[in-house]
Amino acid sequence: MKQRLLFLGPPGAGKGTQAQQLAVAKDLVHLSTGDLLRAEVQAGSALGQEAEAVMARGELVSDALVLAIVRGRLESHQGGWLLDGFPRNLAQAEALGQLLDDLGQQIELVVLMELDDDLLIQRLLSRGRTDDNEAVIRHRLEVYREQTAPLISHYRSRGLLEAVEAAGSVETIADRITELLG
Ligand code: B4P
Repeated sequence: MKQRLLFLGPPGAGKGTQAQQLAVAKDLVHLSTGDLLRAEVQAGSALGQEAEAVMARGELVSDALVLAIVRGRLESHQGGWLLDGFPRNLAQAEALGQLLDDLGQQIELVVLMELDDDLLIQRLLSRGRTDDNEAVIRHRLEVYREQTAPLISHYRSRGLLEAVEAAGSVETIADRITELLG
């Protein structure tokens, strides 16, 4: 079974929802940069204070900050993992490639979760997190298109990417993803 996984997709596609369940079912470490950043904000750390305003605007937090978090988690881990919400731009993808080379590990599958904007916006508005108002959501979708969507061809050209339709029930989508793990 493939056990070094990356979840990619627009905000609200359900990456966190699926990643959480799959990590428990397959005993993988779930590394959500969004959750880790929110935990830093909650703790009021220097890092959290730097991230808070950026996240509230729907922008991406600095690469250096996110990379420091991911490096710390992956360095101390040997088994399978699931990266959710990272990388979010080409610079992060390249830094991740370098980090994994250093660690002698490699990505086995990139799951792209695809969903229409109308459904994304509906889901995020009903989630109701502080960064989930309509203006910020629309801005996050633009940031996704400009900075994160180029990762689709980056990973597709390496033969790692599989797309999943992210409409339907949580269970249906989970079945679609599980089929790809082999
Ligand atoms: P994230 O925390 O990564 O969250 P997300 O992309 O908004 O949502 P996700 O796709 O995980 O959707 P979810 O499961 O919650 O990012 C937040 C912010 O953190 C970013 O804007 C950025 O500022 C910062 N950040 C994170 N990573 C970064 C990085 N690497 N670099 C720089 N900055 C970074 O699902 C959404 C809603 O839909 C939920 O309410 C859920 O219950 C519902 N839902 C899920 N599946 C459903 C289904 N099948 N049917 C109906 N509803 C469903």
